[in-house]
Amino acid sequence: MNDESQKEKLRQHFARRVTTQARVVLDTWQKISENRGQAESLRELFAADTDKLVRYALRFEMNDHAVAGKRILQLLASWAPGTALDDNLAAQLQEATGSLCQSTQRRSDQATGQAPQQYRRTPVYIALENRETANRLIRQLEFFGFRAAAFATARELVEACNQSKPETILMDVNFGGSALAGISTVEQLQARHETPIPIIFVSEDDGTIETRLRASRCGGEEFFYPAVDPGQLIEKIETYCNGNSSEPYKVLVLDDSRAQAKFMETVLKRAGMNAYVITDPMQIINALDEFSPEIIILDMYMPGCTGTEIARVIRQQDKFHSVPIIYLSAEEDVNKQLQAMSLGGDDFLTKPIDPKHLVATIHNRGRRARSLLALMIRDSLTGLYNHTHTLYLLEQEIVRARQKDQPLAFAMIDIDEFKKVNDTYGHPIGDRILRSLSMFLKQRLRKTDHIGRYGGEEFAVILPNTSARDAQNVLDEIRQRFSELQQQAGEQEFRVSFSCGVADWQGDSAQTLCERADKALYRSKEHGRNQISLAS
Ligand code: GH3
Ligand code: MG
Repeated sequence: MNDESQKEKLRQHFARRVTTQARVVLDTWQKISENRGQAESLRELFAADTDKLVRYALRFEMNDHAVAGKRILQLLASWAPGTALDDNLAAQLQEATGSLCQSTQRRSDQATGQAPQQYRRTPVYIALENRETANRLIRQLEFFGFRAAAFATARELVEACNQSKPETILMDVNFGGSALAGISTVEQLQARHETPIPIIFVSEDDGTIETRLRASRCGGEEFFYPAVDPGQLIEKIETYCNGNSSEPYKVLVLDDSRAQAKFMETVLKRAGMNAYVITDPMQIINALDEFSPEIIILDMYMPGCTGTEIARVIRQQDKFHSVPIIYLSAEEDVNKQLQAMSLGGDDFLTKPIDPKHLVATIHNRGRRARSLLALMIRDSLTGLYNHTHTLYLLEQEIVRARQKDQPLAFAMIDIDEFKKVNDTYGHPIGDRILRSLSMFLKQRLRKTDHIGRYGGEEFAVILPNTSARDAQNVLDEIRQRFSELQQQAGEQEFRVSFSCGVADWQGDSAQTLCERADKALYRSKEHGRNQISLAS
């Protein structure tokens, strides 16, 4: 990577930090404006959040955010402690947070190269008949770092989807009032998109088999009856926001016809996939090493060799033993297709290729391949990396840190007095807490950080290119926010905290790095829990 792109990457990294803090400020404001009666209790937090935003924005030279933040601070100065928030000041704050919202949006749109949008970036859309449930859900989702928006009518929802495609929609089957109106709306919506939006349907009754089939055919991934509690819904939403849909599929295409290869590349890229195209079969080994594809598309007939021969070579490598292979050919002879499949192919597409069919096939194959892989390397309760894979990743990151001469931080997290939670509220609630912490970590750490479930109620986080100090700051904020989260068990509410130990890599092995983090964690426990310690 050259100097300029390094700098740009760094700039984007810091820009994200500012926009994340801006969202924290906006969240707090939303809470204040939704509950004016208790606004005073949030006054100080709001000021502290905003102050931090201004400091970040100044440091990372994001002028719009700094100006908007300073304006909020200026207004807050006139809100005396212990007094209610008056209408006039509330209106002014609304305006000031509005411009912060706009700066935040402009930044993120620039960063992703999208056209300016009317709506805030909102990956989760909610279309529920019950507005109160919808609003409560939004607040909870925002706490976990999701962006969510609710809609009152089908028209508004459709319009919003045209503006920006959501990652998932939570949809009442009867949304819009009449029976199954919600399903009809989804059917219309999906027709406009190349790849379907995953839908989570909720229903007041258990639905006939016809209803469920119809819901499933238009992209319904889940059918919830009876309407479940927010905790469960958020978990589902999380699956569709962070799971298959977020990372584009890596597709390797081998076709000796340049025109055909180019066509495939265009189709795949338009569907949001990461395509790597080669026209020379002799390049295949190189391409596998360099690109590590998740799916491979092979032309059946090429000069010098056939697709099935190439497939055999690919299958000889352990690493690519289960990567789906899809053949392309003008072949319409079913016998030959069958033979190709028996030689290690998974699917057969005949030319001319229908782009929709191609994209759908890749999605199906890709999703299955990913879920099989996930079974091997992920923990089934939380979806985080399991113990073995976490250690493997740590070893890899150590190699990388050494090569690039970069810092590396490793953290161990352990939930405080978790046994008591289990004993008081039951094991299923304990499991819910484990999932909620794992979501919390996923939403609040960078994509490049690795999070693992190390053991029962122990988690590990690998933070590449991060000093232990920075890791400590980030995790301490997560610790604090998590400990403020209201956990629910039926009617009862309670809080849970965790302790953490952070170590920086000092050229040592994965094992000693773990031990040092573990010792630091132990110190946090010893000193009263709900805190973070740095390894000496
Ligand atoms: P400390 O603050 O010292 O860490 O206290 P603790 O109670 O969290 O620690 P302890 O090691 O005594 O208890 C850990 C508990 O975690 C006991 C075990 O039943 C529970 N646990 C481990 N894995 C799971 C799980 O998958 N689900 C649930 N619900 N509980 C689990
Ligand atoms: Mg514990």
